[in-house]
Amino acid sequence: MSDPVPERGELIRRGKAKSIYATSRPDQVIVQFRDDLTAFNGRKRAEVRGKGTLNSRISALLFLELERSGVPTHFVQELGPGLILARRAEIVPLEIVVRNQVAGSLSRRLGLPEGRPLPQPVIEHYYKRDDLGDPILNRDHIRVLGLAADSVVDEMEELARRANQALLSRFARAGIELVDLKLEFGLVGGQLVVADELSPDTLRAWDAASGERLDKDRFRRDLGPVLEGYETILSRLEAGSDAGGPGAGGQQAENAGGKAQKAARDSEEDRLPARWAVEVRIMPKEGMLDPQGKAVGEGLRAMGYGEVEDVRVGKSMALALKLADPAFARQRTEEMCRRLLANPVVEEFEISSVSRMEGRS
Ligand code: AIR
Ligand code: ASP
Repeated sequence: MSDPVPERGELIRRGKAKSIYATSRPDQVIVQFRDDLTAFNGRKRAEVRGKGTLNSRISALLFLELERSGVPTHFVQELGPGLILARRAEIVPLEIVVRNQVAGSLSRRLGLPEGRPLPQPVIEHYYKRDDLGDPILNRDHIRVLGLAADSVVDEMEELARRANQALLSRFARAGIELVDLKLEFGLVGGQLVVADELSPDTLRAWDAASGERLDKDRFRRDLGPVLEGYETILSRLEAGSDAGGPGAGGQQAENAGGKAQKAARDSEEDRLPARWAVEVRIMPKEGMLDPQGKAVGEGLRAMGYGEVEDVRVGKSMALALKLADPAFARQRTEEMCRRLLANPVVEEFEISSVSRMEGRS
């Protein structure tokens, strides 16, 4: 079924922590995660043996998590320690940061304490330009620089929100708070996909119980051994749910006996996209002119149902959504209502039920 693994070709680009190689297939590249660690735009450097392998495993696991939640990525498969095969993408020169709690540059910019939860995820855009120190950009800057069309930025933001939701819950199951993350996107034949990497080099992960920082801030701020933080993240993510894949997770579940196996299977079930039946009721707002309702009311009274004081005619819709969890199905439906299904000026909506449908296809 699966295609043979293409051979490694010439070096296309050597970044600060990864090298990209061409392959014998024009549509795929090999990403090598190196042990180099840099911070402050390359001014602080180190080599941490084993970091590349850890980051490539963590990235692979998190890319798969996104794919399962319906967020497309460039990931194809793991090839070996520190190596992944990816779809060749044209990288959009923007970095999208999603924040769930205050940390790092947001804390400095707004004078808020690190660790303060944000009432909603905050999205920021940065210009991917090392020579300028990756400056923050707003939508007008992006437009005047011609970096990406408005609709592309909209879609990137939408995918970034969904990616954040999916990863938040994956980390939560591992007892880790996902404080913020940076995403890069690429275009593959016109389709936006999450590219680059998803690792402790590019996200902030704090131990949920102790608040201990497990990510690259250890290196940036000399907070402790870097590799141990990254190892903790990987082993907890694997234990926190993993089943699929050739990694240690499946093996662990097997060794731990029947009960653990079942638990691993169950949590895997939870994560796979299921189908959700969502019922939405959309009604004219109270006091709004409702000509249909008025006509029906008059008709009923004319037939002798004099008790009818008022009729409002709305509509109901039944959606079938393929998504990982019901809370997300509800959230997405609300969004669809606001954007298309209901007219917010004259109508109100209510999601009457979200229930699991049989079968997964
Ligand atoms: N990030 C931004 N540029 C490079 C990286 N890795 C990531 C950081 C952090 C988030 O984006 O690792 O997870 C926000 O970074 P900052 O410094 O803006 O607070
Ligand atoms: N600017 C990024 C960071 O500090 C990466 C780097 O500078 O090398 O995390």
